Amino acid sequence: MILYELGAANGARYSSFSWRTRMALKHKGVAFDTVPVRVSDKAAIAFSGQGRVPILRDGDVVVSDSWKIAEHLEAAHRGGASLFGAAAGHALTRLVNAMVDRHLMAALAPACALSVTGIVDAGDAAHLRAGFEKGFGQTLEALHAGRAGAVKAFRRALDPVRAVLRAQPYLAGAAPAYADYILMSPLQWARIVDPEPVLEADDAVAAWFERMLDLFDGFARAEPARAARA
Ligand SMILES: N[C@@H](CCC(=O)N[C@@H](CS)C(=O)NCC(=O)O)C(=O)O
Repeated sequence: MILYELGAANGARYSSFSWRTRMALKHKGVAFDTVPVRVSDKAAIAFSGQGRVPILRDGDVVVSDSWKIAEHLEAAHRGGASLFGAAAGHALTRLVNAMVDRHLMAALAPACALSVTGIVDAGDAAHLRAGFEKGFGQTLEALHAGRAGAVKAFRRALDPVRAVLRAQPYLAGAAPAYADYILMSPLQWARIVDPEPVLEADDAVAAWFERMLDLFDGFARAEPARAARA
């Protein structure tokens, strides 16, 4: 089992989507190796027939897209704990995936975009800059100038999550599952790429995130925070 994911010049494994897959592999109890890829190096992942990571090579099978990888793991590795729960859980987790991608990641990206370019080499920084500036229609410096407002909007967008975490310890209920790994991924991305925190310390979401970092013997916490590397 080989996971292809983004690797930064400072050694960080910073792909937000890849963290979903990393946690899913741990959840399933499947051993895996990782291969770091530069974000601008499309030749390195041409074997997958597309240009994004994560990519999972499971024997002869190559799967790209974190959601499809999760579905593959659930179907092909039935022995491990379920990532979704029953059929309704699978269907509802798809909604969590879409909401995190379209609302939360979109809200957070402007806050951390400039910081990401500080951990990669010049070629990757130019690639990322071009992508963010096209996507948001602003320079990275202009986005960074609006960081405080973006962080506020991101925290506000987490309100439904706070309501859920008041009633149960994890999005998936009493124990974490793929929905939690989806939500964790943008926060882990921010932790790895940005020296400034995006959550307030007394936020219930921050407490949940700390629990997520503790899972699997502190697997995600072992990836250093940007603040610790700086
Ligand atoms: N829907 C995809 C999105 C994957 C994605 O956008 N990955 C980013 C890295 S986090 C990427 O590979 N970007 C390539 C690029 O910017 O050229 C998934 O869930 O895996």
